[in-house]
Amino acid sequence: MKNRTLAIVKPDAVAKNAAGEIIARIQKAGFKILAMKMTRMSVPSARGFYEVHKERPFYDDLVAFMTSGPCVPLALEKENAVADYRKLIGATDPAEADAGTIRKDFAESKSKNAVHGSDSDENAALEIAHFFTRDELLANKG
Ligand code: 3AN
Repeated sequence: MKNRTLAIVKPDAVAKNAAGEIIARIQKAGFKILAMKMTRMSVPSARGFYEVHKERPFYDDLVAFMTSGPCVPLALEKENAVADYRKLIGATDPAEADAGTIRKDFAESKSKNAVHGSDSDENAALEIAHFFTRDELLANKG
């Protein structure tokens, strides 16, 4: 069954002009882009998005990084979207990411790690709703 995941090309990758190449890899891996935009997250938006990490020591730095410049969120659809997208991007720490993964090729560190991916179907739905309206998601319905 097809399901959805929320990807973000993070500010480090956008600043390196790597968004196009990363999005091409996502498409070549079979994901359909339901919605996409370039936006700069506000501090309240980033704090809300990463609320689950609010007790972690890196939370403030993560919010500062995610609001430091534009990012490109994408709502993606594919069979097994959450797991397949996480396989495509590789481990959180690029030093541990497999060869050929997006983070291996584009991430600089655990925090500047080029891309985000939802970790469950439930979180994917919440994260997609964080960035996209119902109408935006319906625009590319096949
Ligand atoms: P993932 O993005 O692989 O699902 P999570 O959910 O553990 O990883 O962490 C969310 C985000 O928090 C990561 N993408 C990364 O940017 C940041 N992060 C996680 N662990 C660390 C860490 N130890 N130091 C700095 N940033 C971190």
